[in-house]
Amino acid sequence: MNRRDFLTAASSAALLPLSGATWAQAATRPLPIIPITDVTAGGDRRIKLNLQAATHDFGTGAASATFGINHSYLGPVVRAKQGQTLPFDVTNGIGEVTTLHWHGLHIPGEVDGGPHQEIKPGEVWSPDVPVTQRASMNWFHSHMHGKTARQTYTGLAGVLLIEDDASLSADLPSTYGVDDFMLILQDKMFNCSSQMDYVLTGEVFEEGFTGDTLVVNGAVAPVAQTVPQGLVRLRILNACNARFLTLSLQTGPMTVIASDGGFLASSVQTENILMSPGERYEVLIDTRTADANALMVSFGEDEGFVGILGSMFGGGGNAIPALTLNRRAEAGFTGSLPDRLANLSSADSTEATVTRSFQLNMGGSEELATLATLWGNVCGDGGMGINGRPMKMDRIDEHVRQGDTEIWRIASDDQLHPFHIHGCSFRILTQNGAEPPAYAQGWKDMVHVENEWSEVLVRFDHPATSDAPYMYHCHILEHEDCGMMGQFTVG
Ligand SMILES: [Cu+2]
Repeated sequence: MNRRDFLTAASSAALLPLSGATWAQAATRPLPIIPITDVTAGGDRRIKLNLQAATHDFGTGAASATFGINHSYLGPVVRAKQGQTLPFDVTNGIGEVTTLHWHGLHIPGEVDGGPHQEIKPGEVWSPDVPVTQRASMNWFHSHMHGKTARQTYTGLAGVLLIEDDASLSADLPSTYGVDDFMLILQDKMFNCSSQMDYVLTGEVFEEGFTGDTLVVNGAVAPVAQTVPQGLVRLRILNACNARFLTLSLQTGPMTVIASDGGFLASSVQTENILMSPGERYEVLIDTRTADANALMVSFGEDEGFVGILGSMFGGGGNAIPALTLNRRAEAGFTGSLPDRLANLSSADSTEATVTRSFQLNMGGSEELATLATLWGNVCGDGGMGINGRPMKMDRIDEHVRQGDTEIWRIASDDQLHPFHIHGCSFRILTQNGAEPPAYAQGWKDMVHVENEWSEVLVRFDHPATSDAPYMYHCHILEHEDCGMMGQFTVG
């Protein structure tokens, strides 16, 4: 029996999840289809997002204390169209102060939902959010400084899908819940009562919080979905606090059609995708070539799963099925895999007039740790910062001129970090000193940063004042809370 056959057998024999807990499932559960709030038809009704405290069963048989947005866990998929202004009413019913940030949106700082736009318990935040950018899969999550990691982990996250004329007329699968699916991937820790757990220690701050159980749309993996014959589209968000995920298919290569900020120039075939927290990719799977296929996920580049499968395969980088696709007889989207997708010229670094450099700093310095805590960051023993300074709410670190094209260079003292910039999409020039993989050469708002320089080409088209600045930060949420974040204005 080869590894893949074993994994298939293992999933159908319900050996997963892998942490040896007591909630082993009798059968693979269905993929939860996240409800859509579709506002593409327009109208002037306000879009209500109710942040609430709730309980949710991830499939462990126990109710976990969660946050949800209109739901018991996570939020709806809000589907809108380029050119609309979205009138949100965000009601804070979670009993503690929070914010809601629109990750990936090109919008002014004053409606960005960053750490300065606090929503107190019981209050309603009503931003009118103008959607000017191209079709893209974005998301929203808590950005309450010092609480972002816990609040997002507990469930304050959802998807904001933007369509445009090109995406609506594209020859691609687009029947939601039939051949077009939204997948929110997260890792969770469950305690001995089978309830979701979040415990911070100094070590957790350093690595970021990681769980041992993969969850898809709020259900313990693997989940399964029956799909028609033809192309199936998966829109995938890595909403883990700290885990990089490696995605692959059980059978055949993946066809990637879009990244964080929209369609790639042409589709890209790849054996796997290394996906950081905060990143989004869209992939196509042709179900005509196999009776069943599965989206496989492994945790990070060098970490394996624990438990039965881990010990079976030596524990290193073992993929498990996240979503099994079972093909049914009837035909669905019968078109072929696309080639060209968007008019996207190659990134031209000669357009840049300004270059800025950012060094991500981890621990090791008592001064950094003292400052981090003094300046209101929530940290373990070590401090974190950027260019030697932890985040400070009343300090603006950079001033950018609106409309300028810039090169931002980012490097890290040691470990791999996912770097995010608000208010823009950018193109990656180099990632860790090398050309980025083909699937990461389109519009992005996340870049991987390790020991070599990563460089992005970026232009900011919307204003952000010192009262409502944009953020740039590590998207390992515990690092962000600990001060690996800075603020900038655009004007
Ligand atoms: Cu980091």
